[in-house]
Amino acid sequence: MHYQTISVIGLGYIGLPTAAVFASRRVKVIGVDVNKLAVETINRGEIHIVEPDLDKVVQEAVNGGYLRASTTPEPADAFLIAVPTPFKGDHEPDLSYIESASKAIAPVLKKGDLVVLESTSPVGATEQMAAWMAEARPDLSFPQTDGEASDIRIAHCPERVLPGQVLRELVENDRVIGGMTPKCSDEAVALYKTFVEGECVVTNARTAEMCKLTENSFRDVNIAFANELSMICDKLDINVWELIQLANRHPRVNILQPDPGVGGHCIAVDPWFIVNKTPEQVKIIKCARIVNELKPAWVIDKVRTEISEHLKQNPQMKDHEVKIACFGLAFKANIDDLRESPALAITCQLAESHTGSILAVEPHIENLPAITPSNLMLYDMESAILEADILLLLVDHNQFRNLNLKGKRFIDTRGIWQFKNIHKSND
Ligand code: SAJ
Repeated sequence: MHYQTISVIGLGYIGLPTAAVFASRRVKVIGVDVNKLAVETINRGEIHIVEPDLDKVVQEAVNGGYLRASTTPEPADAFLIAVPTPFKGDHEPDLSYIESASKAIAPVLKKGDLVVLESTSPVGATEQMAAWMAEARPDLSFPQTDGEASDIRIAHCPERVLPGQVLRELVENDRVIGGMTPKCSDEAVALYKTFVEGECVVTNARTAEMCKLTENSFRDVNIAFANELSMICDKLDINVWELIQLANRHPRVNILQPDPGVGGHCIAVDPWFIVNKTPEQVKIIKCARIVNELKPAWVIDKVRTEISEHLKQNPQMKDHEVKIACFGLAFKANIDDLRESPALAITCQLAESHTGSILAVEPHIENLPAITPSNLMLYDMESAILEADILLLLVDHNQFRNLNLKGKRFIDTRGIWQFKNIHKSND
């Protein structure tokens, strides 16, 4: 490969594993991040994010001299930009991190360099990134003006890895590579083939951008369908988990699972990039987002109803004496990531609105986040089952399966308690 040195800009959940995997193939990698603490941590061979096995890969890469982190960009042959693309205001994409990254690397670019945008981006972001770099470096030519003859090659190659399985998926997943010209695509394919065992499928930059947004919107729409079903079934006194399992026995039906609200920083964000670009055309994608966003409030309402029922049956009890245990705070099962977690949001909102204690059970963490209401306490599972009047299952962690909940009042938003009870008449 003719790329001797690669620079990865943004050393977060995508950038750091990508940098480490390149380095594990004995390519010299310079990781760049504005977070000084992250840079220092990585240079010690340690990591500042949670991802299984990443610590070992980073440690080996740093100790072997293949990975080094810095707060300022340095010359390299290929640059990968993996910075956040959140939204702002009325769900408008915020490209300011891409803008800063492209302006930061512009001074060190040289003829023959490749720049790949990995961040999930709205359609047109790769062209915009190229325009920012061209503005900063009028002495170099770029594909938008010089096509195949350009000094700098530019492509979009969206990351598609699942948090928790990043190291395996980085290597095994197919990659969609959208170059601004065919030559840009070819160069990017050569770069990714350093470690990608999946297929590198070539298209243009706009299609690659839309492809990533489509994947996450597909998931969002399908989860919204499951969430809507869960609310319909609740009204009709049907067990939604059983219903979905039965419907999925049809050879062409594959419904996803309802949840208390879609979490993470991807599936709940990316559909808005499509909505924002084509507001006149979107119907289903926007509606799905709204259905999923309303689900946490629906769960909180269910808890309120359950509190009233409990008080009716125990007239001697006062509202502030009712203890609620929330099972799970992470944004999905079997991880410790609390960022953008509907489970955490629901638990905190309950703690704010309920006068009694909220017992949070999250076996994957040792301390609650700093800003949580004072009536919210981290509890172990057994004590919570024993002490709480109402149990609320929010995350389907393995630890929460097969519990003895005999005689307990509970709300199950994931179907691991409720479904079991239907088939076990002796419970
Ligand atoms: N969820 C459900 N029901 C389901 C499946 C998931 O409610 O049947 C919920 C989860 O509980 C969670 C949320 O969806 O709250 C998202 O979880 P996830 O595991 O489906 O996905 P993420 O956000 O961890 O990662 C997604 C992945 N995209 C797709 O599967 C299409 C991943 O491949 C992307 O790389 C990642 O977004 C990203 O970075 O965009």
